[in-house]
Amino acid sequence: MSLSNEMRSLLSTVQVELPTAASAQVFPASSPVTGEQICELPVATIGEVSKAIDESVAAFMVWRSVPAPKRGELIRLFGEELRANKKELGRIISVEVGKVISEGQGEVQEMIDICDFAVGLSRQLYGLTIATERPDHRIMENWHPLGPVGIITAFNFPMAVWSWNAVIALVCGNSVIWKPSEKSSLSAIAAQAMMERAMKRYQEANGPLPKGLVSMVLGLRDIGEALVESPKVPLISATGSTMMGRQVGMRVAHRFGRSILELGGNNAAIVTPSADLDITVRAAAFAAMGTAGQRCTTLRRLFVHESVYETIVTRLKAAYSSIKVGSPLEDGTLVGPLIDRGAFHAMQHAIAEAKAIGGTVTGGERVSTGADNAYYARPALIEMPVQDGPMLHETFAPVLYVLKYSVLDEAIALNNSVSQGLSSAIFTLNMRETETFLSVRGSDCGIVNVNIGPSGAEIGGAFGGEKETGGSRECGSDAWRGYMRRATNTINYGTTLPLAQGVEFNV
Ligand code: UN1
Repeated sequence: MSLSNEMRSLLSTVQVELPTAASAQVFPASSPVTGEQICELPVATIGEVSKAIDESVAAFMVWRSVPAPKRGELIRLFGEELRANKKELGRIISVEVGKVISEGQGEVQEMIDICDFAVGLSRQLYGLTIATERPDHRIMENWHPLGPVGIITAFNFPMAVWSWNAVIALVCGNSVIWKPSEKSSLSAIAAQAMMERAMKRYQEANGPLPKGLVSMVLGLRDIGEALVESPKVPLISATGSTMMGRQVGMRVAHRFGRSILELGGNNAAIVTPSADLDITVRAAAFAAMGTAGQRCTTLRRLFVHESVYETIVTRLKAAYSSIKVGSPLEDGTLVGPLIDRGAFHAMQHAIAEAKAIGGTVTGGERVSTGADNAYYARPALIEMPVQDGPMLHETFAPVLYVLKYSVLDEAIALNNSVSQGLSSAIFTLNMRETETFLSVRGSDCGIVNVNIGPSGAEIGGAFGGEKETGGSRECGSDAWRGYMRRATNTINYGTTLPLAQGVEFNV
């Protein structure tokens, strides 16, 4: 069966209809597995985007007054749809963006997990009560939703990144509008359809939901820009490159909107003399080669203590040369395709740059599968003499730079001396090294791990990074606050009017 037919049959199994490409402008949906085009999809017009925004504003006016635990009920039903269709949804991801089967399934599991979290959260949108300096007064905090939340997502987590933004935004009382990557619109259509089914079931039991509460606009960059520019969209959550985030962040700030930015990572791990080497090699292999190096949390830099350098590099090279690269739909494959030709060329460019400054490269070459438009590459491991050149940038491909160090402070400085600050890890059994890395003198990243790699975070923690990664947080912990506004309320239940700071003003 061709992938185009397989995708159509998967979509029909989960009862998802493709929008008809009747509009004047279309864009192709294709699969990196074979490079073949699956179908054409209609581009939303700017008029359709404005309509979606207006409907989203109207939907918010209704939804904000629905009690939060009731809003959680919608998310509970969405989670049920995901559970019931996990296998097919995971496979849709695998076909459309080339994730190996287990990772496609894992992405849907991540969506289910965030639904469970959001359902609980819908009963826990707490504010504080604060001691006041005045008698018979009370200060409290009240958290309110913001309005329509624009969600702009990348191809590499084509359903999950939207989910963890949308479900938290929705339980908080916001409406949402999604602009998915044009490279993964079919996954987006399927995920959106699961939400629509949950909304239908919700309405059967609870009465009508406002039209436009959860909407999606397909297309290219200008569609995302329309959301970014609209003063009716108070929060934009954008995931993608630092270059994209710089544009979005500045434009949203210009209109005093808020943004949640999840941008580039250039994640490192440090291997100390006491590291458990079996764990280290497995963790580094998954973090650097998993998802074909196309996670924002992918391990890109490895600093290895000189005493274990030869052992680690020898073992990693063995893993790199034995790992199965090929169709993500086949059993045993661990590394699927790069998303497209551009990604392959960026990888080759980074490798050439590394070589030019003295890097020694293992792997990195194209792996032929007979399909000209599919881009498979053997992951590259590059021993570097210094941290420079391509090592300072994020190349969204499986390239791991390895560097030798001799004292921990030097490795920590290397970890921190790039402009990105998403995730980091240390492999050690030494308590001082562990605590130093976790301390203020340690890693400057948003995620700092011990004896696990930098990728594959659970949804329970706050997810995000510092510096050019954008400084925002999504997912668990108290990241929900980013989707709400805080009102501070001071209430006087006494019979006099004492002023704060002892000010007298007697009229
Ligand atoms: C991303 O690559 O955009 O921590 C998100 C991880 C996943 C999320 C990655 N939970 O690797």
